[in-house]
Amino acid sequence: MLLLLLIASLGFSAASPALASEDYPEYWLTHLSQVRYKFQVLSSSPKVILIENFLSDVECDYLVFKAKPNAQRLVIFDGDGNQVQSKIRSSEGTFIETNHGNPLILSIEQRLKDLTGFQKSESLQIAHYGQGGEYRPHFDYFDGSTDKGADVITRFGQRYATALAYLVSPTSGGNTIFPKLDIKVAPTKGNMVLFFNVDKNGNVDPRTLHGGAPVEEGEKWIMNRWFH
Ligand SMILES: O=C(O)CCC(=O)C(=O)O
Repeated sequence: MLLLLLIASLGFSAASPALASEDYPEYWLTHLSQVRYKFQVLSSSPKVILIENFLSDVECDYLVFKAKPNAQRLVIFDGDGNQVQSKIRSSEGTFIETNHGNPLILSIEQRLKDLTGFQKSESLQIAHYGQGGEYRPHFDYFDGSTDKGADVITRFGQRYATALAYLVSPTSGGNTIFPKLDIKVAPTKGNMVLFFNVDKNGNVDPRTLHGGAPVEEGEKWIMNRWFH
């Protein structure tokens, strides 16, 4: 029962706002300490958590194998909520459909749900950066205090939290950086970084500004999951 209430609070659908403010996002830490993953809290406010070996080598390799044939230049949301190509993001990738029945991917999706409590999300996005590829610092959330941001949230939904896992590590470069928190995460195959873009009161948190530093040598593949 308690678990159900906690899950509801994470999805901002709890009947009691008090529950949401008391438990969000502490649930992750409580839950993480009960599961088998080793984790490090890189920032406690906003929560930025590194989970070691969330994905096995086989899972990483399979996701890349599935995504590679369909990878295309990735787009970003512009200020009007349109998806456009931009020089701030030089990577290719694709989405992997939810519920396509592949047991390996279903297992990853189930673990993401179990870990975070979020039941609603976008399809998994797989992205590739070649040498020099980068994603300059940006926010994953939409700013509901502007008319355009509020419109995108109504049409598309808010990205409350992000999970970003590394599938192929570059030889050098390609850290995930959080400039306002002075955090650099090494893109180690199988590891995953989780962060909350929106605080417990529903306010977007600009300290979650983050990006992918340029790949200096080799290539980098990642998996993104945005929770709504
Ligand atoms: O590549 C990275 O390390 C960051 C990627 C990212 O921020 C994104 O895809 O939204």
